Amino acid sequence: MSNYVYDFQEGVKQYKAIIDGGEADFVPVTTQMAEFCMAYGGHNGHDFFRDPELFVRGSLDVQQEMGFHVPDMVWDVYSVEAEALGGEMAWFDELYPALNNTKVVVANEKDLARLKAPDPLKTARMPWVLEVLQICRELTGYTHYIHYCSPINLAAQVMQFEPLILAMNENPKFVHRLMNFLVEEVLAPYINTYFEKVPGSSIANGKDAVGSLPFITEDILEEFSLPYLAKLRKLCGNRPGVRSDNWWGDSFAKDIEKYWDIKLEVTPQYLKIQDPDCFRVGTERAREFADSRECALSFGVGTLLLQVGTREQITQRIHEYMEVGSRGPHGKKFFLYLCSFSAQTPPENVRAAIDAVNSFNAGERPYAGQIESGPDGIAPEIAGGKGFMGIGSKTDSTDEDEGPRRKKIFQDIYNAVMEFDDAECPVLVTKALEDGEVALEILDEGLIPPMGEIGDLFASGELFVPEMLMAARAMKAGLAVLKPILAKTQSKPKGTIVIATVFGDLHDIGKNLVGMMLEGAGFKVIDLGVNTKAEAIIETAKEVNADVIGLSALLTTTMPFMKLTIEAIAEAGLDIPVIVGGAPVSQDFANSVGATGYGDNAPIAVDICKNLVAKATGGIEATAQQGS
Ligand code: B1M
Repeated sequence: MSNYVYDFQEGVKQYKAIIDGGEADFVPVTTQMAEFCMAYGGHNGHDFFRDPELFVRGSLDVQQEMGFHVPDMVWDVYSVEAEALGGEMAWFDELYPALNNTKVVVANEKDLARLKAPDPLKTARMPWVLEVLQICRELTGYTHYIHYCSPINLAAQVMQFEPLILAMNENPKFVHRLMNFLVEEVLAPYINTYFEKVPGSSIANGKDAVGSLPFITEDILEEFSLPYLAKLRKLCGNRPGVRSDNWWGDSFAKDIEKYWDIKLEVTPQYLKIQDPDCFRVGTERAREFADSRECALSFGVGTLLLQVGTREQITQRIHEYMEVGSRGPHGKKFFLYLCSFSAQTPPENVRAAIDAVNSFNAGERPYAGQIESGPDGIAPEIAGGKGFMGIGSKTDSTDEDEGPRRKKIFQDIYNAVMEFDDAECPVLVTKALEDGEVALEILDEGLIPPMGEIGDLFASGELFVPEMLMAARAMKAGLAVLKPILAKTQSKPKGTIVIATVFGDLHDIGKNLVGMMLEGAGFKVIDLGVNTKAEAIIETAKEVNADVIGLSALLTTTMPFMKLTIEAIAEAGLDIPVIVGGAPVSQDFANSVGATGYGDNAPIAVDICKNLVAKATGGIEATAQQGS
């Protein structure tokens, strides 16, 4: 027993042994559970993420009671630096606070020139983070690493994701200037202050949600991510502990071994693969690779399974991952990661997870030899097999590619969108008009078909998010030429769709892609943005006489707001179909909350809207299903 208020000595010893290049006596488990601790301890988000003592003690109380091995301090890791640069925050009672990413901090050179380097000891909640880490050390003896928002993710926070990706293409020099500022003036001073203030500190862990495939391409990774992570490490005393370990997208890499080697350059201490990639790639493949590099390894169990899985499902997955992870000559260099325990995770699930870890460590092997959690095994969505970002789900698109029958000018417009040529596309549309083509036909024959094709290529994993954004930009440039004419000729859009990310949720990349695809299919889209209350949705839907309402959610904690919104829509007497989507959402969930339809990905969402509008106007029958 240690003299500290909280005793995590044994678990920390095992974890540190692995991080320092050695071997552990048992498999330690790490996690991310601040939100769960807050809810379980009966705290409120406004206090919990502002009062350092409450945050640390509130987290450690629960982690010790539940028997976790290593203290976990994960605050709203993506918002601290952006807030310190002037970003606006959204605060919630029961959720992590988050940056209100609809308020842009840097849109152009002028904004960049105005940015002030924050003072880590004074600005916004940077001092709060430093205090949290100091208190954690005092109470546990463990020097918890600092989390920082990785350079590319911080750029996405201050500019928004889509404008950042487009600027990388249009104005790369500006993006490089921004990235240099973020690394030199924000991240390095922040991390170095932590190294100065917290004794024994040597690790800074980057959080990089959008810094990996398929948010970015391998080219973007090479040009805009890796050099800045390397520069940051250099500015922080060349410490190998300045790393970034939560990349996704392993399953999308053209050459997965090359991708893993890059991950090991960025995080030399271990190779970490988390669900859904872990599931999609298969643990055994990762084990073989780690053996070939003689490196430490970590598998991350998906958050949805931990929240809604049964005790048996959770136990089985954890045992399978631990069995493969701890196998072979380097198996003692393995730790397990439990991706996230949300506020709504039932405490019995958290106990089931930690019991599973402990029973495995105690030698129990009820699932020995069963490797079902992988690409060749069972694949219900709860098991992690759901298409990541809707990629991997088939659409039932009825739009056949009519390429060979298309007039040359329409084919040229189609090609311009497919080649992401936003300069040529409006020129071709103008030419088509001058040649006497009808605006509506240019739209239907030239601009809409390629967006369907792009959506399908995205859904099959052949194109990544940046390519989809660039195609949408080319399509919009062409559409801008047609819009005044379509308005004059009173051409009606195919329907009006109101879309929004629900209350409490600040994720918008998927919702924006759905919006773009809907526009690309000829719908009028009213996008209410993120963190949207039911009242705003109802008011707008009435105002614009919406044909369909579309709700997106990325957090398991905000999915209940879909139900509340659907109920409020019904109570308001609106007879408007509601479709739902987002990574944790499923057809079963959609059915359970009374949604009319569920879109696994953007093209499927478009198909459902087409069917619903056609049904309402007496056309083909709506399926109210995912569409596959
Ligand atoms: Co967040 N995040 N995040 N995050 N983030 C998740 C969702 C998480 C699963 C990661 C993890 O821990 N494993 C986890 C949630 C855990 C849970 O649910 N309990 C999580 C967390 C915990 C958090 C924070 C709390 C982190 C923190 O502060 N400690 C915080 C929450 C903020 C808040 O919202 N209150 C946070 C913040 C962020 C960033 C800001 C850094 C960034 C969002 C940037 C942005 O959106 N502008 C981010 C990201 C990028 C992710 C991951 C990595 C990716 C989400 C995404 O954009 N996917 C995500 C991990 C994951 O999903 N595996 C994660 C890409 C997008 C194209 O896919 O949205 O699924 P998706 O959209 C698809 C389909 O689902 C479908 O079509 C799209 C295209 O095919 N679809 C629809 C989507 N909406 C639809 C609507 C439809 C129909 C189809 O009809 C209307």
